Amino acid sequence: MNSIEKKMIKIESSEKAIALENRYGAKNYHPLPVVLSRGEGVFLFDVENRRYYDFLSAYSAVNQGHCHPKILRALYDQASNLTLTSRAFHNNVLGPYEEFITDYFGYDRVLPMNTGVEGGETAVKLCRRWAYDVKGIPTDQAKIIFANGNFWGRTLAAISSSTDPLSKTGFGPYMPGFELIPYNDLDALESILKDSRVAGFMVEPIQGEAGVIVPDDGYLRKAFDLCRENNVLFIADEVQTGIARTGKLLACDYEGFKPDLLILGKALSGGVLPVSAVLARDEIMLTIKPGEHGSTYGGNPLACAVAMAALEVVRDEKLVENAYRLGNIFRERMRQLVKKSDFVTLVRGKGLLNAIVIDDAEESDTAWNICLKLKENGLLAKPTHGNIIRFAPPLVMLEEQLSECCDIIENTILDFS
Ligand code: IF1
Repeated sequence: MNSIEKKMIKIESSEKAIALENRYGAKNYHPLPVVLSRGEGVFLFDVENRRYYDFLSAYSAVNQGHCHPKILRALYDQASNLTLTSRAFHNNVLGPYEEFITDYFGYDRVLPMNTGVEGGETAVKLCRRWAYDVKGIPTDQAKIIFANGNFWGRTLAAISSSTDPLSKTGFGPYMPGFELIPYNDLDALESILKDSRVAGFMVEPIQGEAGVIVPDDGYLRKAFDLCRENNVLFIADEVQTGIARTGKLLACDYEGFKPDLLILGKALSGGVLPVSAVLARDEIMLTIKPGEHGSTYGGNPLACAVAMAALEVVRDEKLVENAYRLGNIFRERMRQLVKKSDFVTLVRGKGLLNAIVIDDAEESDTAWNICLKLKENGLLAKPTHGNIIRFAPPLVMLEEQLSECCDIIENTILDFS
């Protein structure tokens, strides 16, 4: 047994593990009281070896299911050869990966990063640079538009565009050059685009953190057209919605357009490592020159090998089709629940990114308490705000499993008082 295994064997109970986190960790999270030690496909297991259906998928990072054998094989094989060189040197996996991912999503070029928020930062930098070098906006005048309720991470730039006081307050001063408009509001977009200093509009096709907010059909397409008419870049944050989650490869595919800048993260590695990417056409991507942007780990061979395997799994196992089909079944079951329960007022979402809304105040703890009961009944989900529960299982789920999960959700909610 190695020294790390010895440390973990001490964690014989959930209480002990939680106590250690409480004593030694920063208190920047408030997790559900469950201590997980193993994952397999759609299941998670806690230290007491209780089995749960995972209905969060690590916020959609584990679309391919936990510990997918093909992704792990790529991880082991690559890890035993070469893990990191930095970009000071070439490596023999980066080129094949760049060819693979640009072909997979239909873009000229890719800029590899690690976390989702770094993908967002990269897209914002590319957009600003394009604004100065190509569009001709005067130096330091470029504006990027975001929608109220957006979430793209925790860096100072990301929280600067935030409208959520919890993420934002007390961390100022904030990044200039960002402006907000209401989500799903084309008039607001049209009017702000009249300003010739606007360089980009960055938006989630479905707002995740805001509570799985689905815009009206046609909104994204029209927003894209408005951006094009005004020579403004449409930046799609598909970190959460991308890679089959919503029942299309990209959520923007529902409206048949290709964003100028596409940000991917999370499921790009199937939950194995932080891997993110920004994709764009030459005109945008080639504005950034050597030395002007990067990261130590971005494009590392281990990440490249894992990402190729993770994207192959999505294709080979037809996860787009499965997410689309199971999503329809799930929402239909939840619509029946809405009729039976005077507690659940609404289900919304696309593919396997869904949420139900509980008839209670946004500041209430009802959603949290329901999630505790769901946990007792063998299903892990997380509230977003006090009255919304997000449901996002791995996309490798089978129909019979989904049906069992719908029973658990239905029984838990009908029993809840
Ligand atoms: C946390 C929520 C999800 C994202 C979109 C970029 C990023 C995220 C659309 C940044 C990250 C996370 C991060 C996680 C909680 C979470 C989240 F609860 F806030 F709402 F997924 F829905 N764009 N989302 O959703 O990616 O840098 O984290 O890799 O605790 O902050 P990252």
